[in-house]
Amino acid sequence: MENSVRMIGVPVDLGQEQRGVDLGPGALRYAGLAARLSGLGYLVEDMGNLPVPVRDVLGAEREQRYLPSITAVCETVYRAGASAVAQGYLPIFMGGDHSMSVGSIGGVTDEHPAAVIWVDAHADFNTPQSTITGNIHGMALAALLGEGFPELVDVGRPGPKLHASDIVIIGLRELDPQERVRLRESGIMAYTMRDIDERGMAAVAREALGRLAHRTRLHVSLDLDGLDPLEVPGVGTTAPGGITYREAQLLMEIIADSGLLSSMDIVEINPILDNSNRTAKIAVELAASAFGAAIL
Ligand code: Z70
Ligand code: MN
Ligand code: MN
Ligand code: MN
Repeated sequence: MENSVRMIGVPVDLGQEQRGVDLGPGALRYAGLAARLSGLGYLVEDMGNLPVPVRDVLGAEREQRYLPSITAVCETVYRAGASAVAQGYLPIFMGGDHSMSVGSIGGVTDEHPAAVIWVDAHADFNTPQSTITGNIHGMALAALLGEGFPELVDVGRPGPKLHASDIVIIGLRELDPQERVRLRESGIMAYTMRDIDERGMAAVAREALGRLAHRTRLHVSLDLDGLDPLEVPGVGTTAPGGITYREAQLLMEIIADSGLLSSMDIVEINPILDNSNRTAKIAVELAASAFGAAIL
């Protein structure tokens, strides 16, 4: 693919309740993301952070779960993603919580379709009807398929941005009851922790790419809570029994081998909860592997 990477910071924390995910872009910068990718031979441009309203001044939106502001942020992310792709860059969206992926995945599919590997403990497949928490980060994938708040479904361009067959989820282990029914009925392929335990990450990763082979572009949406919280303490919503660092590395290396990686999200890092920026450092190593850093 292209040889130029554009880092796009999206310090949004409005899609969930914990404070601190808005600090993710800084944590990734301090962990050396730009230098790591330059070292691989990419031309790296950091466009800084997109404007995101601060929760503390949005009291009036609280009972709407910040839907107006999240929509506005996603519109901005969409345009940044669409421009980056149109200009020949590989965009890396640095979250922020997972609600921003409504904009990033919408934007990178503005002109050309893409497949998505959604690495997450969760499916983020709730609607306003099925949600228990009301948190919009738990609705992002549903919105991309055209379900839930119309404002989110229509970000950037009207209607769904992905087909169920364009998506695989890897690392799944926590679903809300109605979300589970919805996911099963959607036809989205999800590899749970049981699949990874039984079959191993190599088999899962290769089968996942095989299912996405009808697309020539691949977006990886990496929610760090897909990894085991013992390895990445700096995430807001921890679910035990996750992907190990080694399994995640292997997944990223197999993705790199496909030659299809065209864009990436790195979301849900919460530096306030972290231990010496460990989670962002791990995310940088995973991004480097996805972008082709091989050991030998
Ligand atoms: C739950 C909800 C979620 C991310 C947690 C959790 C959703 N299903 N998503 N962390 N990234 O609130 O809807
Ligand atoms: Mn998520
Ligand atoms: Mn267009
Ligand atoms: Mn998650």
